[in-house]
Amino acid sequence: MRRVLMGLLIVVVFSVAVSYWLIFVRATNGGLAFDNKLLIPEQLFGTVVDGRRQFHLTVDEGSREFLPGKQTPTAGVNGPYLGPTVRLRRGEDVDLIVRNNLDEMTTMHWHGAHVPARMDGTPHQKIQPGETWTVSFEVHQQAAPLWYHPHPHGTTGRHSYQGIAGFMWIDDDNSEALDLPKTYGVDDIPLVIQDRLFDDDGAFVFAINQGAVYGDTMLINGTWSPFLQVESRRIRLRLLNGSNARIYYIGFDDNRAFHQIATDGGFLETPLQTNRVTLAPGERAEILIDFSDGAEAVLKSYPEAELLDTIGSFFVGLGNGHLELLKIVPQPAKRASHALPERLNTISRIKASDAAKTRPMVLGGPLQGGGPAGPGVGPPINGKIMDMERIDEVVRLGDTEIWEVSNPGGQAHPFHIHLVQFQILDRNGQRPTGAELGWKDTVLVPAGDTVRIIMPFDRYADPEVPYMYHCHIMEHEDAGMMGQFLVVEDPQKLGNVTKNLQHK
Ligand SMILES: [Cu+2]
Repeated sequence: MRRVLMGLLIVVVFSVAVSYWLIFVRATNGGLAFDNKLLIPEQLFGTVVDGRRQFHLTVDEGSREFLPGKQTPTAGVNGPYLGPTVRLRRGEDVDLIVRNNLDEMTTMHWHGAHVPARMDGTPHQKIQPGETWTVSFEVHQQAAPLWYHPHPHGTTGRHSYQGIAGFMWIDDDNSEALDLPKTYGVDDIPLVIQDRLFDDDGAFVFAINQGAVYGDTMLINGTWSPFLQVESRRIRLRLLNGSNARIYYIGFDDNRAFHQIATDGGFLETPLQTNRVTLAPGERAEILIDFSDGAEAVLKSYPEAELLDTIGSFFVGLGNGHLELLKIVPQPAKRASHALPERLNTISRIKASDAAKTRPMVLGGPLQGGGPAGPGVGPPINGKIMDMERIDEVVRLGDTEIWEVSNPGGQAHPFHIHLVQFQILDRNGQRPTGAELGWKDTVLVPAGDTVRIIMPFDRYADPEVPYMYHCHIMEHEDAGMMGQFLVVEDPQKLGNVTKNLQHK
């Protein structure tokens, strides 16, 4: 008996030690000097050719010194790491000309963009080494902080981890009329938040741990230990969680209040006062912070994660650390501060009764047919692992649908749908509040939660080329936590759609 108790004690002590390590060592980066000036990605406005705005994006390998004295092999877009902020305007016809200079196939997906399936950059729109892929579409969605990243099936995580990603911001009449900070890099700041693991030589370590890739070193716009000088007035930060798997719970070290003004798909109706923003991989948020008091503050990620289940997140180290991201250093202001707008946008709520259909989306859980999930086989969606040759869902063009996304498993999954921006109808039966009233393309679904989302499918039928829905933990997605849907004019008329899917 005593021996058993002793054994139990050892197990308990060991578990506590491991948890301590996960939480306080692995996921904490305190003591940064913040002596590197934050890099700001170039902006790309393109050139107008025959009435179309053309952008050239070249994906290539490179190298960059992140840590002092160490060169890290990387990949990026029009540069060694990350890519330019592509600036689009609603109403314009655009061409994005993507060249792949890697020595392997990749794709480029416009995350959050409302584009035809053939232009979406999914695993089906392969760009072979040395090839160029031209994407053409009309921008007709509202102002929003979108982004782009590779989406080749099985290697999305690795390509993104190397550094291939960038912002794609849309402006419209509303965003131009609003009295908001808009001077890029001065009071309107892009922030791509990523965790990375480095080896002793400075190379990125792409190691799957707890089913995904986590790092202990934070890079902001590809800058380690960064500082940013701003004027002592109201500043706008556009946040992107560009990490493969880590969820952040973002605030300031002095707990100051700020205002969230936008979510994934556009502006909220009114500024939302808060002191935390939860950002899962793929999610974006825009916030306004008032620095008129002249006090420095460190943007950080807190251990609390109110949406995460405590036990699950405890053991995978999600959001459990105190992660310092960026020190913001106010300087004397050269102009007056922007007032806080009273109103930002109008969001008409879509009614549940408008939906033609409710589709269940079960994240995780057992595989259909009882097959074992194993190494390289990610959590399934509706019991199925991604198959490039299989269409999982067919949506009728013009329909509004409810997707009921439930997570019976043990860990949080950020669920992303291509093509659409959706509204959250309810979470565990409760009406949304705060930032969950905004337009979203990615929603965090913690273990045990059921989130009902609603969206119109009002454009871009294609009977042959599917869109994707998937978990945005990139290693889950690469291991098959993804499905394919078609949007068609008449689901009854659909023939054998799985033929030739590979080459569309
Ligand atoms: Cu997942």
